[in-house]
Amino acid sequence: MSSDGIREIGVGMLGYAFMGKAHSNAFRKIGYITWPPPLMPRLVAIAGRNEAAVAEAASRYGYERWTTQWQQLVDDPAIGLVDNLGPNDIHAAPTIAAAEAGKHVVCEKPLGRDAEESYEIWRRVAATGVKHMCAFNYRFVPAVRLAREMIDAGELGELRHFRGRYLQDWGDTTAEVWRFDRETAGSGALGDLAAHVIDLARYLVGEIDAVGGFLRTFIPGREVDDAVEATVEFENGAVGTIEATRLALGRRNAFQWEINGTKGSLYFDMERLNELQVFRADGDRARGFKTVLVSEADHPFWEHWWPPGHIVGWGDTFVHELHHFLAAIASDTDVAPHGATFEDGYRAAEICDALVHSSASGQRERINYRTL
Ligand code: SOE
Repeated sequence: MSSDGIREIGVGMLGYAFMGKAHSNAFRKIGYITWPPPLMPRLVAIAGRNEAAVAEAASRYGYERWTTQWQQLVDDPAIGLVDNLGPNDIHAAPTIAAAEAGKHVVCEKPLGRDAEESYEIWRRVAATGVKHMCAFNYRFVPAVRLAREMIDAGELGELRHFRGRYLQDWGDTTAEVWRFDRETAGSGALGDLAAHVIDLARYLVGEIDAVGGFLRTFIPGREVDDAVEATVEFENGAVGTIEATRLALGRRNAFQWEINGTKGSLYFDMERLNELQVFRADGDRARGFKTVLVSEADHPFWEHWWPPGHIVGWGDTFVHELHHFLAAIASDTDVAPHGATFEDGYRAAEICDALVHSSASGQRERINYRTL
């Protein structure tokens, strides 16, 4: 119990770099921004390969201890939740081991390096009965949840189009980082960025039935794809396009999507994440899209924050996401549909694999999803 009589949960973190910072920051904020928190996160231990770096991260973020052996997170009785933010090649073993030790698990996207590995993680973890979430954090942008609520309420009518693109430019480098290494990452922009677009398309529009497209590598000698260009067909009849690249010079983190329905349209840009562009066909069509500043007290997640107009930031999506997971644990409620489960992580990977196959065959690929 925390000093306020709130049930605690011990957190074990695997990884301390960019996502380690985002998730550690979120767990700390949950303890006082979301009040009372569903469970009080207690930062018990952080694991990482570099001793100096992980020791510094433990001190910086306030973990009680640190280790260079992830197995110690699995064996630690004070830890009830393991959050795996390591490189993609160590998503499987620690996550499965933690679940089989009875610990709830979060794993950063992509779940695995391909559909086979993602399916195996889902299958082994689902068999244990613990709560599991694949950290597709963009489902937890207030504007995205508002879009989902509007779509569910029928405000867009029947959906016809989805067009999503995730544009970054940090890939224009000769630096050697793990995201460029095929054995470590599995793929490039496909699993790193297109996976986000695919997950959000599934969350907002519906299940994906078929894809066609190709991967492209521009940087000489690079083992993984730099860019993905694809068409997508949904089971509900909607169609669209998906693009992802880490070579769109000038685009730093431009995750943009638009949805067109029979009664209106929505447009969103991550670089303006507090805004949702809304077009209603039943309004005065001459007035075009309206900009909604998603910061009203009754807007999604705004019960935690500030007066209207005092906007939130990219890092706060992790506060919403991990709060959702803690609430699912505390109340024994489902992580789905708003949180991505490991089944969602697997399905995104199956769609990514279909794009790899389509790029090789030049053919449109139907998606065959495996079940448990
Ligand atoms: C790098 O492309 C990266 O950190 C992705 O791995 C994250 O998923 C994305 O949210 C930000 O960019």
